[in-house]
Amino acid sequence: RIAVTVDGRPVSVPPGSTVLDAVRQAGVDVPTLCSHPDLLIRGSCRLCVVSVDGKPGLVASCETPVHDGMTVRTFGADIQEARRVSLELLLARHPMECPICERSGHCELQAVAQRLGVRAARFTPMLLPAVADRTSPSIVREPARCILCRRCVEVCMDVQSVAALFPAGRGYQTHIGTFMESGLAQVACALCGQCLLACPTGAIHEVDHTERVWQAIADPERHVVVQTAPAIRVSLAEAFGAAPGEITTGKMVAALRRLGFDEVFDTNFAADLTILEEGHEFIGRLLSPGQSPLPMITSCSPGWIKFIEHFYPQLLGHLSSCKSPHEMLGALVKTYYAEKREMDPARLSVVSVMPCTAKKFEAERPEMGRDGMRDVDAVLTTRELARMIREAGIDFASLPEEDFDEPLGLSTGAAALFGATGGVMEAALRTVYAVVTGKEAPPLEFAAVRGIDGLREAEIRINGQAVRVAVAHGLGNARVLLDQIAEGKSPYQFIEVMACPGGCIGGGGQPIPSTKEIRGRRIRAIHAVDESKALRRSHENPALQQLYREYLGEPGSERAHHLLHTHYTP
Ligand code: HC1
Repeated sequence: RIAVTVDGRPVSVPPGSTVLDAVRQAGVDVPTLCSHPDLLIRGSCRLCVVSVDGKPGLVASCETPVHDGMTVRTFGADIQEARRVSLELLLARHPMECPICERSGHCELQAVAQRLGVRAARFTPMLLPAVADRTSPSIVREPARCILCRRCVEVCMDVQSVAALFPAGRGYQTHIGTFMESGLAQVACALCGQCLLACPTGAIHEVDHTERVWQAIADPERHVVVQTAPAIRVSLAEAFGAAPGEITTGKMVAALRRLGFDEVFDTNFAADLTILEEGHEFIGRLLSPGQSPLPMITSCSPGWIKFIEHFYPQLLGHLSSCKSPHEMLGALVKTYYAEKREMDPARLSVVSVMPCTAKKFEAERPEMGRDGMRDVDAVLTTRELARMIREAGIDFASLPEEDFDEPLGLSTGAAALFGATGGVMEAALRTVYAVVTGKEAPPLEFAAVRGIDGLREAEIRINGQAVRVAVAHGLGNARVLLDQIAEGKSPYQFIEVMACPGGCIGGGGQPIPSTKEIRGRRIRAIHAVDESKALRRSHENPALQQLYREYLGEPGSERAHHLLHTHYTP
């Protein structure tokens, strides 16, 4: 280990550490705007400057390697002034719109300005004449608010392998650009929102659907149904100060009722439904090879769908034909539920609360809906729902626990798993194994598909036949599996892909921060939800069995195909 002295205190750090690592090891919190626990980006903001070995001049601690015997000074008038100048230069090109900014109160730039005691901007404002990009249905970019930290560039390029964003221009004109300076809607962007999670300011945020939801709730003619994704119940409380991984399903339902939604349903019900439809489809593909290509790949993550459409359109036939669960639930609300309640579907609004920015795009896709009617009318991110709860003055922590409404609110533990990487695969294996073998006590937990490695694989023996499966989360990891398929070398029959690291619990609509450590806690909570359920296999869901009896017939029936399946074409 390397011995370093920080402000007179000895610490030891592993070889390869930076001065910033050593400083943190010494318990000193130097300010920084470009450093991020999951990313490698270094040296952009210059706020973490320190003095090293008593030399004149300051260095950025995040990009300076330690050496044995190094002495570091982290504070003093020279360091204080250097940090303030760097910050004030950033503020000189940053619009002072804090009261109306989405990130106000959670903005790292705002927090650092407060911390460094900067009360006035010393330098003449030189705002970039940048126009907000509102072309995409999911994400808004406001380049004027950008502080050029480059975190978005790293996550887009290195983690997601999308490279929709990159540094462009020089000097004062430097900015984060897109291909030919086009809008996000015109470039190959997956709309996963990982850039948004990485952004320290409000330069990237979601397209706001709260206003259209308030209007629907306020309209006495409309019957507004809300549904919540598996990941919301393990992350919403973070927006109200709770520790990551707290499960607040009942409070979430209570909050939605108090906001004025007429019916509170659970996307998890439709996750169970997806397992029956997708499991049936998979068994069909296994038994009749040649009709539809193997491996079959899951299709519930809309950022992933957009990625394959942009980069591997020739492989679209590998996608399951299942719509994603919240679209399935939307389709059922406007048909099955409307008929049951003898309601005109045109009076119904379906709102999905999702951890995902790409779901806003998905809801507007022409494939989702029929007869001029959308399956889903608005998509709120977890953060938007938290904003609505705050605006309504609801004290989230003191809410009672309430249950989802019937019949589309009942779900099994398998459905809960959808929120975490590997979960769709595990849920599918539970049902496929049970259906194919007919065994009374089929295995429940398939540990081989759990975990956090970006790529995982397993071989499951079902009735003597080996089924090889793989799981990828994060689009860079998905690319590895797609390249194998494109080269004709994929050994798998079934693949789960989720666009976001960690799966949906790491979606671009989740509370910020959303680091690897926080994602781990949310995943553990997802598994706890599964374990808490009396029923843990999708096909055991009695409300689902009733739906098939009363309305859909069998998995894969004509009506099921009409409402619950789709096709993506190049
Ligand atoms: Fe997901 Fe899904 S699990 S896509 O990851 O299949 O967003 O949470 O809602 O629809 O069920 C997201 C989560 C979510 C759908 C389900």
